[in-house]
Amino acid sequence: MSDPTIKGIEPSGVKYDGSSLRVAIVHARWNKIVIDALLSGTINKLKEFGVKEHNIIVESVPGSFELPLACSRMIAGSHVQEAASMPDLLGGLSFGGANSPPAARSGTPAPAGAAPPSKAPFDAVIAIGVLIKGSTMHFEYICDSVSHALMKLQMDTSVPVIFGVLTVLTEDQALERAGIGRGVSKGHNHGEDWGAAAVEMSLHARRWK
Ligand code: DLZ
Repeated sequence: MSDPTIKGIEPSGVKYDGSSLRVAIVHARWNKIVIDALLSGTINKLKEFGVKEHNIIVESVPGSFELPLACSRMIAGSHVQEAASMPDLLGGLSFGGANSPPAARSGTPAPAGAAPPSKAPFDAVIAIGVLIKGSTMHFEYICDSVSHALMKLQMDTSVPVIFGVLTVLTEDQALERAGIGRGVSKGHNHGEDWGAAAVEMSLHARRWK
């Protein structure tokens, strides 16, 4: 008998063209192995939909609690100023894991002769974090505040904010949701869904203006 599960997203059937979109990704650095896989999945899917590499801007923050403020500043456009004023400090950051596809790290100095950083607003921001429940109430407070803050941000700005925050009870659950599970089935990389959601919602948001 086939797998009886009904969970998961149904593809819309529409072929979305992301080639004109500019997308920011902000990721936390807690639980890095899982974050790297999710980041790769997200970027690969954005590119699959035609989003150009130089229009995918990646920023990192320490933990998930920092995601809402960082996303808010990305929407406000402050990363452009930061990139211009702190190239040496931020240029030292490495991108993702060994398997991560290249994308523009905000603050990475542009090669000589390259066009200056775009000031165009972002069509969407993807917030990526991995919260794994511990033995205190920390998890509950961060999950609650971050999810509410990200929702408020998109409602206040009308810019789609994609909720790429895993809130899981165990490490195995996190690994499976990043497509790197330890079992026979590796699970599914939810980053791919977040990349697809960013493209779809960006195009919807343009139409619904
Ligand atoms: C402190 C903390 C803990 C216990 N767990 C996580 C986690 O599982 N995932 C995550 O992204 N961040 C965690 N943090 C860090 C907080 O999000 C935050 O960075 C710090 O409390 C500093 O504000």
